[in-house]
Amino acid sequence: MTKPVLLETGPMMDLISSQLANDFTVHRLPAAASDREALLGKIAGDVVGIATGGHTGVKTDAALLARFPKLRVIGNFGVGYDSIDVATAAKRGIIVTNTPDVLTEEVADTALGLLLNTVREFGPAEQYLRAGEWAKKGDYRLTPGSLRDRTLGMVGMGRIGQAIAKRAAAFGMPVVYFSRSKKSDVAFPYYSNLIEMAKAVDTLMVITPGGAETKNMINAGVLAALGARGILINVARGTVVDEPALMAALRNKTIQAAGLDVFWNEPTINPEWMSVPNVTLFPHVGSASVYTRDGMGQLVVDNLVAFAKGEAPKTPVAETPFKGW
Ligand code: 8YV
Repeated sequence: MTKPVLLETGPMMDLISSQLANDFTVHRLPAAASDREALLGKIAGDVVGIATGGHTGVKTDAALLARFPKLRVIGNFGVGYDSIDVATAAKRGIIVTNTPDVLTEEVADTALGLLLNTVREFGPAEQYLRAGEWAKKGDYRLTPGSLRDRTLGMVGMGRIGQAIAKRAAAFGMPVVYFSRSKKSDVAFPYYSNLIEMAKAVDTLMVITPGGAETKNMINAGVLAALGARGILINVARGTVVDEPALMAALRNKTIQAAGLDVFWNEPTINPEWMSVPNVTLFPHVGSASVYTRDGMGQLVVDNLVAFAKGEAPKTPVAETPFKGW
């Protein structure tokens, strides 16, 4: 029997490709546009599965989806699936899967690490030591920031948001949150208005899904409301923050500092970031440990192989609930 045809939209972990090859005929979309067209011309009509996400840089948008009349399942490497047109997938009965839960604790760890690095300047402090300045010039400066006198406003309170909030509370920080609706199982105080919450706190932690609904949600108005002691941390998607507004707020000291793990146009981020002093920059490492990425990769495989075996996928996204293949 011939195996069903699956397309990887870019380089995938070995763990993923090698296992998928047991149940699918796997093709990988080449980087060069002309090579892509040549491959798609040959296989697009037969593709039933797509493995995507990670940093392949390919958007599984309406135009790409239109190329695959027999497509049934998309396995996304990552919990966020803002690069996939789920509305079109849902209309066509294509199941989209993602990788929730397996990365929750790792991303929450990273969020606290980024917050601490930003507030206590551990990056610059280490650079100071490595540059030999400690013996020459004396102690690194006392940091203007501390977690000891801060209140954390969570922007988003999903699974990862709750894991971050739990950690921040264990660090002794009062925590409040803003999200689309109040969560019945979350005890932290709720704000239905982001500006009101920004006024009430001095530290914002952004962990809300990307996409059209949250684009530029953290804008000049929110940053002004956060105020001069304000610290903004973003571990969600670059698009949630109005980057020019944030750069201006950092340069003008409208807020004190920011910590970013995500950016517009990753990995080719705006080079202006390199000259903004009061910002900590991470290259999207939220889930980036071998342990956690292996867990994510295995879940991508399990979801796609479920289609090949006629079984239920483990983690379909809410917009494309599984009702049978
Ligand atoms: C990864 C992520 O960086 O899960 C997500 O949505 O943003 C991160 O875990 C990405 O998915 C894979 O590179």
